Amino acid sequence: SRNGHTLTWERYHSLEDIDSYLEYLRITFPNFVTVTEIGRTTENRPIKAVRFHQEGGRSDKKTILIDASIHAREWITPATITYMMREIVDNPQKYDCIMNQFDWLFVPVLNPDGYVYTHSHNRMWRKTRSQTESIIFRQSAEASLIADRITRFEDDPILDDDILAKLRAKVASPKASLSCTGADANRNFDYYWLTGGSSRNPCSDTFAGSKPFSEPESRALRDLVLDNKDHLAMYISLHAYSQMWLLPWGHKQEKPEDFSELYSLAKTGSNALEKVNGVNYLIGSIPDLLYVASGSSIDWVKGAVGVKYVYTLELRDSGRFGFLLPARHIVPSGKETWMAVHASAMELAKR
Ligand code: ING
Ligand code: ZN
Repeated sequence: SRNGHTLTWERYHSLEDIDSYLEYLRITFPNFVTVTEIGRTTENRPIKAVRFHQEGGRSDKKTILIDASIHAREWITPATITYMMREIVDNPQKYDCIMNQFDWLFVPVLNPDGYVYTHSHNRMWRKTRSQTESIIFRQSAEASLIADRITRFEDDPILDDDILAKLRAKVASPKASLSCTGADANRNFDYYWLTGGSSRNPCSDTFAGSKPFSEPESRALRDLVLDNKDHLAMYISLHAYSQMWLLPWGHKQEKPEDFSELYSLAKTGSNALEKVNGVNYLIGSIPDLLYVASGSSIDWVKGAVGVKYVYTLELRDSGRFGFLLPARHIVPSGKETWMAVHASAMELAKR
């Protein structure tokens, strides 16, 4: 395009188009935007982080970290995060105050392998694209045992025909090894890993990985967080869908002792969000609003690293379209989410 990039906010875009926007930002705002590679995926794609920092700013400036697309099919999250980035560079005077208070660090596509796969093969793909041999099936010598497991796994809505076909082949020939693709990067962090709401089964959509930080994607976020450990003021992980502002913990019912402080900041954010388009977000802990889920990025960033303010935003919608949210929602989602994050950052600056 005229701007030297191919990204719009009128439809959902390929990884290539998103990358072209990062390259445009890097070239156009060399003194304000820095793009760095924070890791490489299983399929050898770079994972990129984009830092917005004022000219001549200190290198230990308080930083707000936001990531998107840890789950491949949640397409509204990269669309929303790139909208926020555009809003900042298009209105430098308007956001002078908040840029003065914080550096901003964005990871627009934490799981690029998965994101590409949702464009090329399976729109509903959630996980990374690593391979794990299934221990469950390797251990089962008896075909009848495996057959029994198939019957049980058939109730699992996550198992698609492909996996079931592999399992049936395994019954026919028990020596054949079975492997499944992908781990849930948001169950792969090393804090109460595999202690609930995640799976040991490599074929499951919430497979926790073969060990903590088995995935290059979770390692990339880990290393980025550790590099910024001493000045991280807030971490927000974008997901979809449900319209919720989720607070820790994920791995257990109990709430952290500073829950009320986290809650009031979330309330400031969700009030600002609602003002934009009238969309209402529920605020609460992960188990209270959804389910127990261990090994998530926000639990690790708070529990293991000690960052006080960590949140997951479940963006639009509340279930009518779900992951298949029409593209006309991109701009309104971008506007309201940015106003929410902006308001909570302004409040955080006062604390
Ligand atoms: N939801 C999140 C998930 O990973 C979540 C909810 C957030 C769980 C933070 C644990 C910690 O299941 C989606 N939509 O993926
Ligand atoms: Zn998600």
